[in-house]
Amino acid sequence: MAPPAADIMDESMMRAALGLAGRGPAVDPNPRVGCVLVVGETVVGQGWHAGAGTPHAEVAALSQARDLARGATAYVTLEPCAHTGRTGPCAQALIDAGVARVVFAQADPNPAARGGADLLAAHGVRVEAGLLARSAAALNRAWTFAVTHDRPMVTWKLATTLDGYAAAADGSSRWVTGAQARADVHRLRSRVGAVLVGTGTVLADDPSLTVRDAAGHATGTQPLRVVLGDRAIPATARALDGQAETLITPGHDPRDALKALQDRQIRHVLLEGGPTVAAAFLQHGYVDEIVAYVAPKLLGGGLPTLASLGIGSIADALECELTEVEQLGQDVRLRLTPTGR
Ligand code: AOF
Ligand code: ZN
Repeated sequence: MAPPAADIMDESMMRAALGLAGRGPAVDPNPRVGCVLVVGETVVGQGWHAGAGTPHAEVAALSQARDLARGATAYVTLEPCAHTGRTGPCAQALIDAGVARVVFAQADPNPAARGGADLLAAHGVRVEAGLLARSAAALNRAWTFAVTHDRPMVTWKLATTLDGYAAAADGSSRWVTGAQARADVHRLRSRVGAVLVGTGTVLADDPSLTVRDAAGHATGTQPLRVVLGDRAIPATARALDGQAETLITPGHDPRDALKALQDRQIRHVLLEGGPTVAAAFLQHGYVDEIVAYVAPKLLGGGLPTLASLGIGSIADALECELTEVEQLGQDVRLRLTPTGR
């Protein structure tokens, strides 16, 4: 049996709202949110959130619709907020504008902002939750993680030879993977708020940790560079070259680094080595996703990608679930989620 016309209408309007949400910045303290206001079959207003400090999606759509919002249905990808943060409560703005019905996708996981659905219902607005909620949450994967776990989401990126080495015995590691995989790492960096390495990596590899184009020029908004550890790094290190902001956190405790990043409202951090820092994060259960680039090269010895986790038996291995495999030139990119021991 075909779904009723009203359901088809709801779904297509929510898809439009998701499309609008996607226009927002991928890296921001705030989520990406879209809103479409509809009367009958006519769209009377649309809006999206363009980043922290700017109007929320609902307010942007309401200011477009003006008086036409009276009696409208609002399709919003996130539950309208009930709080006054950088801007006022959207649920109240929808009520004041005379919106009759609100359909939202993802329930707001942010304890400070939630409550909009109840507020709307208390004012006689018809509220429906959950339409395309998974798509909306996927759009804000790191933000959703960070507001529910009170720390940024952590992705560990590693590049390794087929036999599991990060570098040759002489320390040379620049060309483990090919050009396509390296370009992919820059794409990864462009989608996170911070890139984190240990002092050992800065001393051994002198990485610049910036997002660069094929010609090697720094492009777009750069992630914060975070250096963890207590070895002194020279003022001439590329990580301190001024191309992006750099935060140096003395000590090895991943908790301190994550706290500093959470305080800065950074939602997603890319862990780029080295083996000691990666082991510390894994041991604390702070790796939420692994992106591994595997090159078709054998070394038969060299520097490990990961320091000892103190595991002596295969039965105690840290298990991961494979979620994606992709070939990039001659290399393979694996995406995995650690599932524990
Ligand atoms: C957004 N954009 O369109 C909606 C949001 O600090 P504020 O005042 O900008 O509030 C941010 C919170 O508001 C955010 O964490 C989320 O819970 C809620 N709704 N946020 O950035 C929007 N509708
Ligand atoms: Zn709001």
